[in-house]
Amino acid sequence: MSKAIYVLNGPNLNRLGKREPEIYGHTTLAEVEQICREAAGDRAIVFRQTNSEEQLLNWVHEAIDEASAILINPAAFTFTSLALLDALKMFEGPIVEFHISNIHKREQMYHKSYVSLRADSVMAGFGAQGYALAVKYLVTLTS
Ligand code: CA2
Repeated sequence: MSKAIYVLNGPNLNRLGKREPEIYGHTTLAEVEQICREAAGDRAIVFRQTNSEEQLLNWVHEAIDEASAILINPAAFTFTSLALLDALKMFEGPIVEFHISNIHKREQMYHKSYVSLRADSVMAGFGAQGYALAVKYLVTLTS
């Protein structure tokens, strides 16, 4: 049996659907989890969100043993965390870096992603429904 797909979400994404809907839409994080589970079908999904960098690193470490693929929306840690990049480099399976909004349409500080130095694929600007596309891609890739 294939291992789970880890869907990891970084800081502030617990507020999804409650602030700045013009950028991030109206979908809540609970609805994003449902979108991911439906897209995965029978495949196991581990879906998590944290505001803590340490916690996110620990989940990436857990994924090294437990996951076949990682879909990660690192939020602001995308642009700041060499520690997250180092942890992701230890993971041997496919990694999709995911952003709800198009980070390249934003201010310059949102243009340089450390995570992209390891990610196999990057998605940005597909909205919350984009999670379904990314999960389906990873299910196909790892089945
Ligand atoms: O578009 C994305 O998914 C982002 O990764 C979201 C991050 C942002 O720092 C990235 O540049 C792009 C987090 C945005 C702040 O969190 C919010 C969550 C809900 C509503 C408003 C803001």
